[in-house]
Amino acid sequence: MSVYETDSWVKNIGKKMAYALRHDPDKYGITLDEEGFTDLKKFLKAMNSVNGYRPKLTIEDLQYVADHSDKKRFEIAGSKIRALYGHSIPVRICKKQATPPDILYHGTAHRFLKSIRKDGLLPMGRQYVHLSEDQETARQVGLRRDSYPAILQVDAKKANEDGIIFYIGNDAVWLSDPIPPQYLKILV
Ligand code: HQG
Repeated sequence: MSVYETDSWVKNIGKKMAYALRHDPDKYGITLDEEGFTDLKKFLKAMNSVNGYRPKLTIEDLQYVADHSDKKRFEIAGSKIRALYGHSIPVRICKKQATPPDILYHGTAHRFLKSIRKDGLLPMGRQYVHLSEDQETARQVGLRRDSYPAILQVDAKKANEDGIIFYIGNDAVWLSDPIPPQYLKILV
């Protein structure tokens, strides 16, 4: 472990990695395959050249960030790396479909509720709707936008039975297609 591997170092590098792998691979001169993977060595080179890190980042640094971020955002598999969720690029990343738990949660801001009541949960800037397995995680997600977040309970079982598709993000994050309002209950 290098002296650079502090919490704030992990956070800062993780932000750049997420930006490149979720939102703007073009800026980094990398291409994502249909599952969001890109070549790890090319990604490392791009991270160093675009962000000018000194000393230069190493593969081990990227692995360290992937392993020590507060959430499991990245996956390194052999010679490839990807972001597991959160993408906003125009070409939709293919995620694995799965049967969700009966209930999922979504944390958001109260100011969005009027629109969510009308239109349901939409992916907005991202490719999928993001859902949490427990209320506390949903609260943390909602806290990014509201100091007293709204928590929505999603009847994932019924939605899935009715044909709405759910996908695996990581162990804690579920992804889905839009969720119409009849499957949502506002808890707080
Ligand atoms: C809201 C973070 C109005 C939605 C988190 C949310 C997550 C609507 C916002 C991941 C709406 C989109 C994703 C509608 C949904 N009208 N607003 N009909 N439908 N919204 O950031 O779920 O730290 O794109 O409620 O932890 O907040 O980056 O989605 O407030 O897992 O790894 O539109 O990002 O992970 O916001 O967060 P976002 P999200 P990381």
